Amino acid sequence: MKIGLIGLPNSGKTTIFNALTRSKAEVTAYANTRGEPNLAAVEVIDERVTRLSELYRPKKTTYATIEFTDFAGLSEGSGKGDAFSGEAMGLIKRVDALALVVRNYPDSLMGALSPLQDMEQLDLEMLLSDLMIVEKRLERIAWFYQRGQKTDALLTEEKALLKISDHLNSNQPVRTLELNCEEEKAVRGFQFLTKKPLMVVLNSHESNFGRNENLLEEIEKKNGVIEFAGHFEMELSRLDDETEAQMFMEDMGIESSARDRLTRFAYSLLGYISFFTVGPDEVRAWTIRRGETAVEAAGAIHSDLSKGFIRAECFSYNDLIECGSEKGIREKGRFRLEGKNYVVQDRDILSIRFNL
Ligand SMILES: Nc1nc2c(ncn2[C@@H]2O[C@H](COP(=O)(O)OP(=O)(O)OP(=O)(O)O)[C@@H](O)[C@H]2O)c(=O)[nH]1
Ligand SMILES: [Mg+2]
Repeated sequence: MKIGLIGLPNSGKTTIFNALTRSKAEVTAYANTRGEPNLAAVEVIDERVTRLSELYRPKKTTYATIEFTDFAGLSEGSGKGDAFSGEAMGLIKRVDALALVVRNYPDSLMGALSPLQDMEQLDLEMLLSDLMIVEKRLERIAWFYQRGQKTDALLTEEKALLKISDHLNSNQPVRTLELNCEEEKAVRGFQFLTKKPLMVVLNSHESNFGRNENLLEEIEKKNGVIEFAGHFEMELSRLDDETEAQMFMEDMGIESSARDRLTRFAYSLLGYISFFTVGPDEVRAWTIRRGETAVEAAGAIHSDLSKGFIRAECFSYNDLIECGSEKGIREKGRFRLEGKNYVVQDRDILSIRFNL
């Protein structure tokens, strides 16, 4: 899973990136709008994988990973939808979800705090950026029409784009617009920013962390939100002494690490679930969307497995823990053979039978 951190200058993106990834990217008091984005992948420490690994003792244990990108190239935006232009844009398009960092501490450069306005501003920039893409394409389609190239494909695309344009113009993100299958296909290539799932990270000062209920409620009306004490949590992530870190966290009223909180939040926001593969070579966690089928899960492992899919051998993690072994699972009749269209459940353990 790839998550991109975006936000106004000096909102604490790099600070939070460091807290999440234990990186040591430079945190600057000035607005750094030009540098290269910071990139880091972290493992999703999942106790179920740890448990499976103890049971199977494989040569290799692979946790799911989340890749974080901290975008530096974002200019403040001039209200013309140009904040997301240029190089950063190409990268932003490749992430699965956006984490919008909103400053909730006073800053000498950016001044007093105005989290709601900041969020609105960023939302607007993203809407405008998408709107520009739509308008450019509509102009292009009109140009094709003038040359007599009025194909069915273009007509469908135009219809979809006009819907999107209306939606954006009424201040709504593309992610809340329902398009039919055909329309969806016609505009898939555009990768609209406001189509990406978005979570807000309220980056609070340590002195008021945990006391922003009203603000969080306000933000929640539009977007899912999670609160961090960015600076504090960056320092926490750097402590080697676990008990000390735990103590500081309790003092602050933080239940689990920034990474754990964000990971859980991202999985639920994106509707992601995990399934596992097990064996003497490798125990591994895989991430798919809730509702995906056995053949789609097979494809997440390797495209050959989906092409040659025959059946999925399947049992659930909970049953394995309960029965103690695969033998126990068979004896209790909990072992299943599932077909292509079986909807994979969170915690399923799969083995794909295939034939090419
Ligand atoms: N008090 C407080 N200060 C913070 C917090 N997070 C960041 N800062 C300060 O805000 C300034 C900017 O932090 P960065 O993490 O570099 O912010 P950024 O969003 O990456 O900034 P640009 O990349 O320049 O847009 C630094 O001086 C940080 O020390 C926080 O949670 N609390
Ligand atoms: Mg930065």
